[in-house]
Amino acid sequence: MNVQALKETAKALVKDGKGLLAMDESNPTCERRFAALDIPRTAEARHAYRALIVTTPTLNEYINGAILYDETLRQFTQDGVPFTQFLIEAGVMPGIKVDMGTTALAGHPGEKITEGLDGLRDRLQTYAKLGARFAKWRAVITPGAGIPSHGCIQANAHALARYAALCQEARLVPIIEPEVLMDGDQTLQQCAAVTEQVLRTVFEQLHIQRVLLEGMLLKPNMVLPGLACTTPATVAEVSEATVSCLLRTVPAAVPGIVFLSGGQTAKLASARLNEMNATFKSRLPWPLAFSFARAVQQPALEIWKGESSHVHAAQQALLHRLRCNHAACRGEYDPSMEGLSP
Ligand code: 5MM
Repeated sequence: MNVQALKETAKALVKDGKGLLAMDESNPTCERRFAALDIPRTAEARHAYRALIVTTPTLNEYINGAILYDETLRQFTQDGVPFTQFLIEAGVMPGIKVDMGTTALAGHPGEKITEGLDGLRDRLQTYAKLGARFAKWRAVITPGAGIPSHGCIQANAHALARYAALCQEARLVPIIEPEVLMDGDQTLQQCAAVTEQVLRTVFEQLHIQRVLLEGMLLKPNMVLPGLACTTPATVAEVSEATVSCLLRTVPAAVPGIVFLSGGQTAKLASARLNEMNATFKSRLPWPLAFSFARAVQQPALEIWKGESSHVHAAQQALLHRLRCNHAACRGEYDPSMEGLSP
């Protein structure tokens, strides 16, 4: 493990109030998003869409890194430049999703475990040679009646810690993503309790597996009521609940926290991130930034719809969301910015 290099990379990923762009959808997830918009579910369409994102000018004004998927990490622009090289030259660090997705956790009905530890040491070496500087692994925690169970939380936290230790051995900064899903009817308070329990367990396992906290980033969910909850929460309540939960559980040594969006609308994700920074930034030990996928990409995808003549407009929509979220990292987002949207 090169401690200094890991620390520097982790810090560089959250420097200057910028975030990360998650564009690491696996093929099935990408195809689901395409199908919803009648975009052909083909390898060509996936490549065209990822090329659109990677070649968007001035990405580096808003993000420090982009998380790619195995297929994407190996692809080239229309001019024959590897996506990784294109991003690096544009000032954006390439990263790679290394988990192999989720499967049912045996003996735990309704719960999932993330797979991908087998052979990970070798895959990480390959990804590092291909230009990746950091990695990401997502664990999924489902709130519901009688769940999440202790067994599910422990198993997922253990896998996250094993993954993180392997990443650091390979000089890749691990992004640790324990996602408490928004689906369900849980209240804000119930989501807070589950998220707190999950994060406590994750950091306990990271300690046991000797993961260098200064050489990692956390990618958590915001604390939110479930989509089917009938008691809504204000932006201020979400902000307060999320920050309280993180302050109780995340050591100050962690260089940064980059939220997932989890199915929130693009505007709400920006508003909630902004509120946290506007209200609490001066009292927090870590920067709060973003690593959104849907909340950044969805408006652009809806404009592109697979049409090459829409590429420029889609890139402008992508930049608009990144600009809003970059402002939210500084507590300077204002809903009036949305009026400037293409
Ligand atoms: C939770 O998903 C991650 C963040 O995306 P959102 O901001 O849309 O919630 C995302 O990086 C996710 O891990 C990737 O899209 C890969 O997902 P799949 O399901 O394809 O493994």
